[in-house]
Amino acid sequence: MHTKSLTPSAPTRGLPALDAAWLRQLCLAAGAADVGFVELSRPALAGERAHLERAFPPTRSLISFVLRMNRDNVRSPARSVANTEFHHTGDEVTGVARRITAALERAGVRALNPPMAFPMEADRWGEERMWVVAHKPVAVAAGLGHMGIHRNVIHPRFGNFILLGTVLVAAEISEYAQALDLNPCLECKLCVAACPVGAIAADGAFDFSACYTHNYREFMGGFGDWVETIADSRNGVDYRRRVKDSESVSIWQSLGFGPNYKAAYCIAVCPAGEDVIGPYLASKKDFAADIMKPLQAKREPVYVVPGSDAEAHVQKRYPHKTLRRVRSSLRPRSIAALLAGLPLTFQKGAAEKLEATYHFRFTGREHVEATVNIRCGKLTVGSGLNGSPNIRVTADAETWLGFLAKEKSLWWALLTRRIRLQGNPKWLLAFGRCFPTG
Ligand code: B12
Ligand code: SF4
Repeated sequence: MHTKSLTPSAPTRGLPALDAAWLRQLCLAAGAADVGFVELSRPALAGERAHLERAFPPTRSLISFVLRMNRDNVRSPARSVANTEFHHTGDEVTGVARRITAALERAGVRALNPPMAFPMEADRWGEERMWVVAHKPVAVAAGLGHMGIHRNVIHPRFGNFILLGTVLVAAEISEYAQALDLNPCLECKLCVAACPVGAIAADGAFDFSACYTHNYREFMGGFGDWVETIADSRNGVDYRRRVKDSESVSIWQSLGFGPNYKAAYCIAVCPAGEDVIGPYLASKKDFAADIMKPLQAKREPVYVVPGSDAEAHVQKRYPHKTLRRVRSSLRPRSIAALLAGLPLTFQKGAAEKLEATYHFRFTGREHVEATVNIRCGKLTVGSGLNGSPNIRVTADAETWLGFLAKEKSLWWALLTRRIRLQGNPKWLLAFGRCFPTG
């Protein structure tokens, strides 16, 4: 890593704000490929503000920076190659953020650098988001790029072959950047075609649970699924019937050397960005053949929840890939997390032509009333009880969450009146099909 010596004292003593040119130079010297500054009060960051103040109350400004990844490594169908690139660049992001923070501290300015992505605040799992800062909206506000159809930030020059970092600073900065006018995304939809689980829709909708189940298999909840498979196995031979030897090796390597992303093909195929676009403009056909086809043709396991849209997608588009059906590990542990998570796990395809309104009244640990509408393959969640429902569900919060986690029987809950239904139960069954858990 190239590091020039960092200026030891901030040229701001007695001045109201850190000098932007000085700070920019400091960040580039620390190893950032590009950098931008945003004030915490920016309306575009309203959703981040409480999270950032919780992490570091004196925050006034944010330094957003990017590091480049080597493109052909990310594009390689060999997962070991692509993952080494992701992990090493990720570690460098942490290194750069630490150097910036250290330089600021030595210059008398308080600052804090949250992780690039991992480790996360695991005690919040199932209840609220686990990451301290969402780097993407900060990078967009700092003028470093825009999110493309695939929801990754595309830098106007480096394309989406970047990882992002943020440093929280307890000082104003003399000049802040603005979001770029133009989004570098070409809307070519190569990312839509390349994703093995169909997580990216042409209109930019993102099937979070599809990506999370496959791509993040070794990062979060997939580990719990593997442990439960061991617990459910009668003996070693039964375990081997459920888990292939190659999968045991993969999990062991992920524990030993860091988890491996299963895809990231959306990033691999994206031609946007000044430095990246040349070969795509020269021949779209050759670009697709060189970069996308090998990823599509790769024979590999693809992890899906039974009954999910991803399962149908793999069967239709990628019959040569090996379908591996696994339990969903997204188990909400609070009603707030359940309601916030519904749009993330809703399966539009599985919903088919369902048109229904559901009223939920939760009692006990959490008192919440909510209306869920499913219309034309779209789901909305509103607070309070609105409209006329097809079915009303009144449930003790703890019991309902236990039922969803398959820890409590619905029949027991109905008999003990911890869950009460008003309306035809067929509506509840139809609702369940929209949120398959395996
Ligand atoms: C959660 C997360 C994920 C989730 C959700 C992705 C997403 N679209 O946000 C999953 C597991 C699917 C994921 C996958 C990947 N990620 Co990721 N991820 C993050 C993380 C930790 C937070 C993302 C975030 O803030 N989103 C907020 C808003 C702006 O994004 P959004 O798309 O509008 O909203 C989604 C999320 O909020 C999510 N969500 C909302 N509520 C909740 C609650 C829970 C509990 C969870 C788990 C998720 C969740 O669902 C929304 C819809 O998809 C960041 C690191 C960080 N600390 O910022 C990296 C980050 C976004 N990931 C990154 C990368 C590289 C990837 C992958 C390519 C991984 C890989 N190597 O294979 C894929 C790409 C998938 C895709 N096309 O988006 C990079 C993106 C770099 C870039 N150029 O933009 C980041 C910024 C890490 C970094 N420091 O560089 N990731
Ligand atoms: S692959 Fe094409 S559509 Fe997808 S984000 Fe990149 S430029 Fe946009």
